[in-house]
Formats: sequence, structure tokens, C-alpha cells
Amino acid sequence: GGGKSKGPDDQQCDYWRYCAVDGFLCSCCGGTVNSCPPGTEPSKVSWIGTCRNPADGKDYLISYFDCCGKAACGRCLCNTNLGERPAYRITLHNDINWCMGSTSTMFHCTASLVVGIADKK
Ligand code: ABN
Repeated sequence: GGGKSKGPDDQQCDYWRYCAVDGFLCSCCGGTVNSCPPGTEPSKVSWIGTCRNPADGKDYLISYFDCCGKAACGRCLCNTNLGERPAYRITLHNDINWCMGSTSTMFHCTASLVVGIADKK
């Protein structure tokens, strides 16, 4: 999917997993959709979003974490924010440098890990 294709789906902001992302996509920064580029380390904390996978129509819990320890990647900035919640629910808020608890607080990119399927409501 993704319409006018500039690269693989997972380098496009409209890839389904990125529905609540805020940051440079690690898939454009030498990492993958769900892993940090070499020389960076995953933040110890993350934020959580719920995104629908168009392939099966199901809602998935996505853990977004920042990769820390290098200067900002600068490529594929996505600020999708669907399902983001205000900062009083901090784990649902994405406009935060989650590297603040890490050895290096420099924010490089954001990765998106599927952690489960959302409960049906
Ligand atoms: N969670 C991504 C991010 C990092 C630094 C500043 C704002 C947002």
C-alpha cells in the first residue's frame, strides 16, 4: 500500500504501524521497523499506541521506543499522533524524548514493535 511509493512501506509515515508515531523512522536510519540502528540503544521506556492492520482488520498494540545515543537521524520524520493521548497519561504520549532515562539522552530515531492484539470492544 502507501500510494505514491518512495520506498518500502515501512519507510512511509502511512504504514499502518506508525499510526501513533512521533519521530524519525528507524527504518530510514540504518535500523529496521522494530530495531535500533547500530551504535544506538533502545530507550528503557516507550509509549503505546493502537493501530489497525488493514491486512486483517485487527487492532494491535504497538510499543514505540526511541533509539538513543546518536544525533537526530533527520530522515523520514513522521508525526502521526492518531490515538495519542495527553501527557497526564505519559505512556500514551509521544511528544517526549524517551531517551531521557538512557545512558545518552540524544534521540536518533523511533522504532515500532507489535506487542499484542488489542481487546475487542
Ligand atoms: N519520542 C520521539 C521524540 C523525541 C524527542 C523529542 C520529541 C519526540
